[in-house]
Amino acid sequence: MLLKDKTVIITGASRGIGRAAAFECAKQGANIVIGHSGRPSGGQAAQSLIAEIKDIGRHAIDVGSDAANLDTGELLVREAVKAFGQVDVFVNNAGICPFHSFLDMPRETYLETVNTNLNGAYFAVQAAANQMKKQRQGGSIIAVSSISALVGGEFQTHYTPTKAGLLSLMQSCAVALGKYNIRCNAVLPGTIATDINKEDLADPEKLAYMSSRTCLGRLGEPEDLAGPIVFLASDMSRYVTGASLLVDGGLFVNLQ
Ligand code: NAD
Ligand code: RM4
Repeated sequence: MLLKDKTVIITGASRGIGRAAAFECAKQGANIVIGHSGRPSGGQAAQSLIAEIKDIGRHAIDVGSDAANLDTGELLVREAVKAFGQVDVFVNNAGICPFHSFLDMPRETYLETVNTNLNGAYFAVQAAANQMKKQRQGGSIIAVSSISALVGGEFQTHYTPTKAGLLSLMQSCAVALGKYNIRCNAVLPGTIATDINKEDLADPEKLAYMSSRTCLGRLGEPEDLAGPIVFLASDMSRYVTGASLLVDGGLFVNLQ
């Protein structure tokens, strides 16, 4: 019970990494605010997660709202406080990666990616931090950045800067918020099999290549991120702030 009675907000929690993290946080005793896109499919998926969380004796609510909307963070915080009285942990996880070549990148694709992954996140982190400051009990903010914050991708020129931006945001926020005992850290997943890369990894050659690049010989699963996120959320990491944790099966270090 590493997160007993804590309130955890996770954006993009209806599927993939966010969902796995939400369920593990609930298993560790937390009540969960599930952020999702607000589209019907997100709402339906959130309902099934709420049911799973109820089955293990915890509580969850869902809030449907576009992560690219600069007001979404305030909405999530407001709903969390209404339902559970406080916010202890904020996990900024929602993100998109519409793979596209650089030379003909449509402006709309670029802007949608930056708005969803970084611009909305900035103000969501701000909203969570203001609530935590008001509570005077500290808190933990975690950004789901990426190995792509550190290395490039031919079809990810719009995406990798957002992930580097999130990593940098956590570093600066660690400096800005340390005086309130609000810790800010980033997890950097490698390649995790989820909907975000389903199409990209549908090519069996690319799938085999990406798996073989890891030291552990396999792609990640969403559940592989759950433990690291719980660790950073909990008091087990009480002296960890401004850090980034690669969760990539050894992909980054594997040059030859
Ligand atoms: P996913 O597609 O399964 O999940 C993405 C989540 O973000 C979904 O719940 C989706 O509804 C939500 N989302 C997308 N657009 C949104 C919007 N406009 N408003 C609200 N929610 C929105 O993929 P995932 O792999 O679980 O991705 C989660 C995070 O992990 C992303 O930020 C992604 O960049 C990051 N990440 C993933 C990988 C990987 O290999 N899968 C690697 C590194 C980082
Ligand atoms: C990650 C990393 C993965 C890719 C996903 C979409 O940050 O680049 O390889 O599959 O994004």
